[in-house]
Amino acid sequence: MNAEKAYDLAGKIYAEFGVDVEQATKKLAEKSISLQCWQGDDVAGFEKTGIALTGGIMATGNYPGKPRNAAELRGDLEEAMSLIPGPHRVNLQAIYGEFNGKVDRDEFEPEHFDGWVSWAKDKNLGLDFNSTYFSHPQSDTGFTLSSKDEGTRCFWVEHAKRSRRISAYIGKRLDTPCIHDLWIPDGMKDSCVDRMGYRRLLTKSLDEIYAEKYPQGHLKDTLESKLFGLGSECYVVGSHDFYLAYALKHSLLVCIDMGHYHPTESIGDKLSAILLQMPELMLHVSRGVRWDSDHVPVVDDQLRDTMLEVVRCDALDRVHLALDYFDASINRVAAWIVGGRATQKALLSALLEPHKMLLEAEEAGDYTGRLALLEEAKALPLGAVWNKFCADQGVPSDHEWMNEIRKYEKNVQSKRH
Ligand code: RNT
Ligand code: ZN
Repeated sequence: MNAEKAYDLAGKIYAEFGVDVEQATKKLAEKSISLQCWQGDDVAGFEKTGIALTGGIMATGNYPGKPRNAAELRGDLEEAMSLIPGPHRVNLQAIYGEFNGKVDRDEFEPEHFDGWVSWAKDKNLGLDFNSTYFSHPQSDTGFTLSSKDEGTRCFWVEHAKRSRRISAYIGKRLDTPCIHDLWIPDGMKDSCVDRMGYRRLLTKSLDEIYAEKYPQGHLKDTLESKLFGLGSECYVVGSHDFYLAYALKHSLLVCIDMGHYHPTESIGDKLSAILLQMPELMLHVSRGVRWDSDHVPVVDDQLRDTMLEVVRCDALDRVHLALDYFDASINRVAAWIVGGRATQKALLSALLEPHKMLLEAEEAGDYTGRLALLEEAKALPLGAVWNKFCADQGVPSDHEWMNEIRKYEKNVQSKRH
């Protein structure tokens, strides 16, 4: 078989560069990626309030076949996971609880997530969780946890506390820590004159929220910053500096969203800087095009550089990978697959880097040789190893998986009206 031959040859070529392909694929097979439930339905959720997506984020497109309820969304996730190799996790958003009737955000309970928990148990999946501070009348002023209106601020503190309680419940029931991520849209469109005031209020809210302690085995907490959003162009309360400082002081973790920085800023470079002071962090794998557009990740320089740093820092077990994007202009299930597989392929390419040789060149001061080798490494036979990995994992190759999606679209998605 050609694929086997190609793999054998690839193994020999990589060996000449001091790289063990079996070790690399073994590590890749153990690394899970958390799939964002919200890619499935354009961040709509199950509250059924009819409120449009707010918070300065945006899903554009109107591709047919959107799931209409939890069962259909889970079906779509199962289809996606069957075409992405490896173990999986699913990342929930609080608004995806199964509520019978009207339940407000300050009333959410663990039982609203029992449907997800039973499903995850059955499919052997871990779950992660995000509290949701957008698409709600109480966030219409543009402020939630940093609101100067005490009623609004307390409403969202209650939501956050409940979300952490739900996360800890999920982590306990599934016997794998649930990562609770907190991202708020708070900020201002134009020049703010009380930057300190809002950040002081956010500090107060966080102090109240994280005062409740849970076992690390059930819950891990990440704080997600942002540079700007639609309507918060001039000021974002929860900036990178704010959360990094807060998290370090309070033994919490940060979430680095790849779309939340200046477009020329290197996300990869942040990892060694943060991981020397913080035990773990979460990455939101996303692709910003001109702004935080949440495009589907592809194997581009930013993703490759980031995964290279995860591997070079020897931090595969300290960097949690979660996808974060929402594209409604293409088949939504395929969007998960393209982004998930791109993340894994970039990771595999990093695991296959001739690191020892590069390091030797660097330490010998041979920067010319280092640059030449970095370029040479780009054309090594990654595809042959990736295809073998997919086959070993019982998942179709890049060339084949779209056939499955075409069938799924015809038999399942196109029947939803
Ligand atoms: C928004 C953040 C956040 C959201 C999700 C839906 O800019 O990236 O992570 O994408 O909570
Ligand atoms: Zn994010």
